[in-house]
Amino acid sequence: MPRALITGITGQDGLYLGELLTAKGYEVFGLVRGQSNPKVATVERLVPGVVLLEGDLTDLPSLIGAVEISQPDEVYNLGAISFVGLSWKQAELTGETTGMGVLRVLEALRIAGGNDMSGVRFYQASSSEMFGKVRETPQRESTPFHPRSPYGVAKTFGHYLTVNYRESYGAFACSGLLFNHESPRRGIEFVTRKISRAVARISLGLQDSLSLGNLESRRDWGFAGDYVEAMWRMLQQDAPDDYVVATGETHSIRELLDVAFGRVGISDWSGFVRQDPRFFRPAEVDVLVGDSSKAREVLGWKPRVGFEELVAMMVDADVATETESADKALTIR
Ligand code: NAP
Ligand code: G4F
Repeated sequence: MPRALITGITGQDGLYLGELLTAKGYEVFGLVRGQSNPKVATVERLVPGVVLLEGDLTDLPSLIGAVEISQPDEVYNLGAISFVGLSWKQAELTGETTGMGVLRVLEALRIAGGNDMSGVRFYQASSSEMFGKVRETPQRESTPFHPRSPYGVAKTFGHYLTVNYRESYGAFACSGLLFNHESPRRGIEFVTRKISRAVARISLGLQDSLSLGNLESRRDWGFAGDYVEAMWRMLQQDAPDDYVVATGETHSIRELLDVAFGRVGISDWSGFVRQDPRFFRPAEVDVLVGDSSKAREVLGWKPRVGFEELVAMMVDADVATETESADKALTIR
């Protein structure tokens, strides 16, 4: 039975990856931070049999302990402060977690292995945010980086460290340059889920407006369930490498609003959406669109869920959740 250790198992991708690896027969270990993390129950429900280990990406001894207990064949480093907007407000924490956290996980593997990293395969959750102010379109593995946020800078540090441990210690270390991927499990701070949730609530009469920032930026949005499959495939190859994972399509926030409101039968959303300076960023990534030819050819990976299907899935899930909460509130009254 192969053994996998996942950092960030309480997050969107951690849950999908935990489900995938369990279905493939892995023994799954998950790093969980905090004294009493409220997401533990969800992880245990969705990933039956998971072994949860206490630890934090800012604390090297806890990472060494997690590696010693789990003795992993594969490590997926998904843990991070992942919200770009927060990274300006808490830049030091972002650097420590999203950047230095990668160094600590790699060091934990090196130290626990007595300087021998040959027994473990490592996946680093890198990001299209590293392309930032893009130098070419579409972005591919060879596109130069120009990160635009403390988050993007921290991810770039983590990416190069992953490459460096491969070159320095012969580690089987892969970096996945993943473009935006979403799902009904997405955190409510990200724009897709913020919109799907608000659209659901507006359609049910529970909310009357939605405040957003820049409506012109464009993203290459895919489905998170598809993207964790690419992570796993990277670690099953004969040699470690880095891969762009993307759909190859880009859409603006305005198009996202069209599809999301359209799903509940609202064709003109202008009366519901306000722009609020609080949600604009000090430096924006205007347009992202990825060329995932390498992942498609080498890994045999391709996205299965398209943009409209993804948005419909998220809106429908939020309509169901909000209806259930409203029904419960009525019963309690
Ligand atoms: P997410 O839902 O925000 O999950 C982040 C995870 O990191 C959570 O489990 C969180 O745990 C954990 N974490 C935060 N600080 C930690 C710390 N100090 N120690 C240990 N764990 C910590 O993110 P996601 O969307 O699943 O993304 C997974 C990874 O892929 C992240 O590294 C993200 O930056 C990267 N990425 C995501 C996308 C995307 O579009 N989703 C694209 C490219 C790259 P708590 O539950 O305790 O907060
Ligand atoms: O949904 P977002 O916050 O995602 P962003 O910044 O693209 O980052 C996500 O994808 C990255 C991969 O490219 C990951 F690495 C990262 O961890 C994260 O998962 O914002 C998307 C766009 C931005 O241009 C933002 O300015 O939506 C714009 N936007 C407009 N109004 C807003 C809002 N974003 C948020 N979160 N909230 C708004 O009100």
